[in-house]
Amino acid sequence: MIRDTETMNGLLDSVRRFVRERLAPAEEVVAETDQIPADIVHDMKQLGLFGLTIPEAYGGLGLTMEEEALVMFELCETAPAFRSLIGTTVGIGSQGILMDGTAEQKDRWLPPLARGDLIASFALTEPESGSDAASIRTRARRDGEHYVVDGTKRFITNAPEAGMFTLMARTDPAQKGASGITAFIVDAKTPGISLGRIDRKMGQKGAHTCDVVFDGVRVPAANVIGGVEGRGFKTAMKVLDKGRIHIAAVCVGVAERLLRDTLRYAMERKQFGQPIAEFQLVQAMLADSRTELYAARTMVLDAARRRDAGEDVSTEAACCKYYASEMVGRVADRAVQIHGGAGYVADHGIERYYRDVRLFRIYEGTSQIQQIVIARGMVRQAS
Ligand code: COS
Repeated sequence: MIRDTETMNGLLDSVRRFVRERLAPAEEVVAETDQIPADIVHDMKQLGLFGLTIPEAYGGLGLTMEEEALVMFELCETAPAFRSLIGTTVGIGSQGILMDGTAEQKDRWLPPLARGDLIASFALTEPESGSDAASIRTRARRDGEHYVVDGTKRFITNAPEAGMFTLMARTDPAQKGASGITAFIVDAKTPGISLGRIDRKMGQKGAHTCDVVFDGVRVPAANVIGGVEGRGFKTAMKVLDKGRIHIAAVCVGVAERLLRDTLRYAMERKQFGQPIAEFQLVQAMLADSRTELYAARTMVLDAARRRDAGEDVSTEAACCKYYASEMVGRVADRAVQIHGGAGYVADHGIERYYRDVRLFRIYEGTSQIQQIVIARGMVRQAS
């Protein structure tokens, strides 16, 4: 749903200009230094990017899912690390509070998140618990008006920058599965929290992940999201449903950029006396990428509109994440192929994108997990 076309077009224009004038020229610096320059972070705050999904009542822009997807299409026509910095705050790090938090929790935490003064991070994955999210071992033991948290979280995006974590921990050790899990808001400055070394990843330089170790961390009982134990797994799954549409939109944006650069290259690069874009075998690759990109864009917008209309889009969100993340992998692969040697060396940035997009098939649920979610949804609906 688009609430106001004129306002939306204004926002999309600003984001498009920001990407073209500020982000795209900084891609190489970010890749080389593994840091997003402070002045760019400042400008991202000014543009309101940290508050895209947080309701206006808390100082954000309160975008609908369709509006969010359209902004991601634009924002992601550049290195995905820029989106990653705001991604956990507008997405999986904050949405648990928004969906299931109490009024007090929303009042306290959402305004600084919307301003970008606080970065939110989502702490679910553990060394022994990845796809099997219900098997987490991080323990939160009640002690008076607090819980004492012990455990290790792994590959936590934006943990080095985070001011707060949406943490999933087991409050009921007798319940081995999903029902023993509770979601907490944890202030990142709480004593007992330490960070591991920043992971040396294949790509997405400038976006940081690391271990987060909780050692006797005392979290106020008032920080249980929604105030009720045992609901954390469902909160996490709902957050991930929305996050999967968001990531699919990110994949569309990145693929759009890759295809544009590739088309331009194919029209400029001459072999056998003519631009390679005139050769049918190159055209086939361009056409396959355009077709798949169009399909992914259409899927994302359809799922987003359905979610805005109040439908349960668990299955559709998984379809989008599955298809769009695989699609951008193929688009990146063809981009390297069409660029030939120029795609394999670092100068054109194509090999960087090729490495960057590999992550999309893994995080916020692997392609195989999306297949499981889709098939289970089909069986549930049929019975
Ligand atoms: N929304 C609301 N509730 C949901 C839900 C959703 N999308 N998905 C599951 N639930 C509920 C179920 O209804 C069930 O509730 P009841 O016990 O009341 O019936 C409960 O949660 C447990 O669900 P289920 O039995 O399906 O859980 P599984 O352990 O089988 O796990 C998968 C389901 C595999 C889908 C889940 O573990 C998953 O998504 N894993 C991937 C995790 C992931 O994306 N990690 C990335 C880290 S974040 S970057």
